[in-house]
Amino acid sequence: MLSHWHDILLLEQQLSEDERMIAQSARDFAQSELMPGIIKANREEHFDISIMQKMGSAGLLGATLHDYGCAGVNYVSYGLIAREIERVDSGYRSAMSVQSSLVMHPIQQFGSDEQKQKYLPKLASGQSIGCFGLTEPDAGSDPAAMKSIATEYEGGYRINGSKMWITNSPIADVFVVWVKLASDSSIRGFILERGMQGLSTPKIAGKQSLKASITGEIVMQDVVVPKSAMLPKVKALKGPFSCLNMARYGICWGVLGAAEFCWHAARQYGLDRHQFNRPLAQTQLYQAKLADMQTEISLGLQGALQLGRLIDANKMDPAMISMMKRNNCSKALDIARKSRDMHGGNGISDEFHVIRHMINLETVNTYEGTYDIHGLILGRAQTGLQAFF
Ligand code: TGC
Ligand code: FAD
Repeated sequence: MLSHWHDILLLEQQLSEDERMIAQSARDFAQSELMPGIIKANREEHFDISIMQKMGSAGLLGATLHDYGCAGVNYVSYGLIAREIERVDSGYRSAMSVQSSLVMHPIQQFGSDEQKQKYLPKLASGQSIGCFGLTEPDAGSDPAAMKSIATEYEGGYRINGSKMWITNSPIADVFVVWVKLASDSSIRGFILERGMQGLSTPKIAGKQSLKASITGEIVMQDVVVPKSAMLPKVKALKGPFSCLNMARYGICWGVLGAAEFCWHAARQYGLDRHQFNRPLAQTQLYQAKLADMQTEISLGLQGALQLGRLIDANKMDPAMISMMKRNNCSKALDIARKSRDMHGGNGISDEFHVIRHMINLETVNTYEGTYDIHGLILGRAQTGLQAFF
C-alpha cells in the first residue's frame, strides 16, 4: 500500500515549515476543542459562543491581519486553517470566515483608525462576535438590488431595511451592513452595534443544514447612527465583493477538509465492513469511488494552494477564486454524497458524520455565490459578455 495515499501529490512537502506548523496546530485545536461536541451541537442546533473565544486564543481569528492582536500569517496558512476547521464542521469554518474575512477584513481595509482601534482587538480575541449583512429577502445573487437605505439625518444617518440569512446575527455584537445611500444610491458599509435602538436580529428557525451555526436576520427600523459609523474608505459593490473574495478563498480550502473527512471515513468503513465474505473496499465499484475522491481532492488542494500563493504574491484576480470556489464546493458535495452512500444505512446516522457534512455542503455550495453564479462570472471573464440578465 502507498504510504502517502492520503497526500498523493505531496502537498505537505510544498508547504513551508511555518505553514506546516500552523496547519498542525489548527488540526490539534479542531480535533480537541470542536470535534468532541459536534454531534450534540448539530442535534441541538446550538452554537456555543465560547468557541469564538477559544478560536481567538488559538490565533485563528483575523489570522492574516497584522497588529491588533492578530497573527499576521499568509493566505496559504489561512486556507490551511479553514481546511482543518471544516474537517470538523462547515458551520465552525463559517463562524471563523465571517469574523475574519467579512468583518475584520473590511474594518481593517476600509475603516478609520478609530474604528480599527475600537473593534479589531475584541474581534481578534473573540470577545466580540461580528456578522456581515449583504443578502436581503429580495436580493441574494443580485445584491445590487438591495433595498436597505441610509438617509442623512441630524448629522448622521437613519437606516431602514432588512438583511436575511446572516450567519451569527442573533449572537453578534458588531454588524457590518451594506446599504444604499438615499442621496445618490451608492452602496456603503456601516458598522452597527448590538443595543442600537431599532436593531433586532431574529433567528431563522427550521434550518436543516449548518445546524451547528446560528443564522438570522438583521432588521433595521429607523436605526440612527453617527457619520463615524460609516466605513470611510470604500464605496459601491467592490466593498462587499472584496471581502467575499477572501471568504470565498477560505471556502476553497475548507470544503476540501470536509471532503477529506468523508473520503477517509469511506475508506476506513470499506476496510472494516465485510459483505459477501470480503471487505467492501475489496470490490471494484468501491475502489473506483475511492479513486475518484482521491483524485478530485488532490487536484482541488493543488488549485487551492496555487490560488493562495497567487494571493500572497498579489497576483489574484477574482475569477480565479470563482473557479476554485465553484469547483471545490461542487466536488466536495459530490464526495460527501458518495461517502454517505458507501456507508450504507450507517451513513444515515449522524454518529458517522458524513450525512452532516453532506447536508452542510449544500449550504456552502449556495452561499458566497452559488455554483451557477460563479459559472456566470467565469463565462463573463472569458467572453466579455455578461449573462446575468
Ligand atoms: P459587477 O458589475 O460585476 O461589479 C460591480 C462592481 O464590483 C466590482 N467587483 C468586484 N470587486 C472585487 N472583487 C470582486 N469579486 C468583484 N466582483 C465585482 C466590479 O469591478 C465593479 O466595480 P466598478 O468599480 O467597475 O463599479 O456587479 P453585478 O451587480 O453585475 O454583480 C454580479 C455578480 C453576480 C457577480 C455579483 O453580484 C455576485 O457575486 N453575486 C453573488 C452574491 C454573493 O456572493 N453573496 C454573498 C453574500 S455573503 C455570504 O454569503 C456569506 S456566507 C458566510 C458564511 O457563513 O461563511
Ligand atoms: P437566489 O439568488 O434567489 O438564487 C436562487 C437560484 O437561482 C440559485 O440556484 C441561483 O444560482 C439561481 N440564479 C440566480 N440568478 C441567476 C441567473 N442570473 N442566471 C441563472 N441562475 C440564477 N448572506 C450574507 O449576506 N451574510 C451571511 O452571513 C450569509 N450567511 C448565510 C448562511 C446560510 C446558512 C445561508 C443558506 C445563506 C447565507 N447567506 C448570507 C446568503 C447567501 O449568500 C445567499 O443565499 C446566496 O447568495 C444566494 O442568494 P439567494 O438565496 O437569494 O438565492
